[in-house]
Amino acid sequence: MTTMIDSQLVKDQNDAAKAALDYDYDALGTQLARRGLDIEQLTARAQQFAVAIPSWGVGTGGTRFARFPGIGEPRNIIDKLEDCSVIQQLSQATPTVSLHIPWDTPKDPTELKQFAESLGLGFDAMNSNTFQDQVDQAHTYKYGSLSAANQAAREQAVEHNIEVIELGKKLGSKALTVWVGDGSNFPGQQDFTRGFSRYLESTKAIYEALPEDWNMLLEHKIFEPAFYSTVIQDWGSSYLAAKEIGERCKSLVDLGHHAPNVNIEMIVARLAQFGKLGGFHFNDSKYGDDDLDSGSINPYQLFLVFNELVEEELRNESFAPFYMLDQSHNVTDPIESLMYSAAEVQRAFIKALVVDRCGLHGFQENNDPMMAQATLKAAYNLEVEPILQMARLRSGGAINPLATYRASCYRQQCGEKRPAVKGASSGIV
Ligand code: PSV
Ligand code: MN
Repeated sequence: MTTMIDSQLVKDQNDAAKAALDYDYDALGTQLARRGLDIEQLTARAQQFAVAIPSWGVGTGGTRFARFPGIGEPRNIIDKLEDCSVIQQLSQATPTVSLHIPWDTPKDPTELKQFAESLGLGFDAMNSNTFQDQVDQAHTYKYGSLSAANQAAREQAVEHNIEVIELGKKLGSKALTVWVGDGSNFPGQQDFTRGFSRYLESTKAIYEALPEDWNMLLEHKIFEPAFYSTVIQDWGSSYLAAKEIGERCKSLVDLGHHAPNVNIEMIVARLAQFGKLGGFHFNDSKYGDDDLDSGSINPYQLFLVFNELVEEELRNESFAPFYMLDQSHNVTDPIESLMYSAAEVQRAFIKALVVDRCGLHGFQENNDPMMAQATLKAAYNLEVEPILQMARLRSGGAINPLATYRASCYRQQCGEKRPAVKGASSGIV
């Protein structure tokens, strides 16, 4: 396997940090044992944890006002995969990449798969894109895609999704994520009911092309780019559509796609209870779909989401939603943000495993709100960093991914290898 960062450097950095880690790990192990928990089991769960990297996340992102490119940005899917492999090499929590088509369309899918494998990477859910027009596209998506009034635009959008499935099959993916920007800017512009019916008809046609072992994930979003109404605006519409379409069609929750103050963990519980929670796009937000780094604004919410996921996992052994990051890195080095964010999601998961479930259930049944919330906080407030560090070390990653990454000078090397392209459009603008 090719590693982008010299493994001797990773080893040297780890050797220097190992004594402190051993000390902290032992202390945490003792603390957890007092709670009746085995640190080794938690470390094993941390090692198994995985969240996919969005290919579009390794380029510097931007807003609708501007984008300020970083040094040595990836210029194509090959560069993007190399950056993703750095994230995986050091964090050991991101073994797969989620591609966006046509942004990442490879010349030769078989070659791309082999290249990814040589870097130790696989492919997660495929994303279709019918929210932009492509050069040479016959019918515009200006007024919608899967729900468009124009039948030819709808058929073109269905066709595109089927092509994405075909490509994903060659790459070893097992899911298609469908997010559309369809909606309206004016009251009266579109008929809500007819639009939703057309969306259902189109997604059913895509579902017919879905392989038996694939899932189709419907991603909802309250607004943007449409600012008055959106066809799949909330988890209710997403659930209704997923239920109509078929068993392997499920809802995908992007944490940034809700109204402010919405109780997202409760949405997660509801979808899971009825077998329709298919996956996540993790990120964080303060005002809207800010696409900020996971856990950077509201880490408690992230923990509460994982608290629901752990509850569901205990109820249903086959529960296995797709986990993906979906962030826009406008002011940081995307590699650093993605490594750090993956660890934040992993941290929320481990803390959720630490919750005294029996105690919590007892306090809930006996109407003891103070002790119920204190039980959650007892897990959330625990510093589980040594578990994450040990998991990375044992899996061959870096105890301190950020420090090791900076010591490697990878970004500076990219700056030399990848001269800035004028008007480069990697990232989300
Ligand atoms: C839309 O805001 C979204 O969350 C969807 O997942 C898109 O595929 C992604 O961002 C990139 O635009
Ligand atoms: Mn998303």
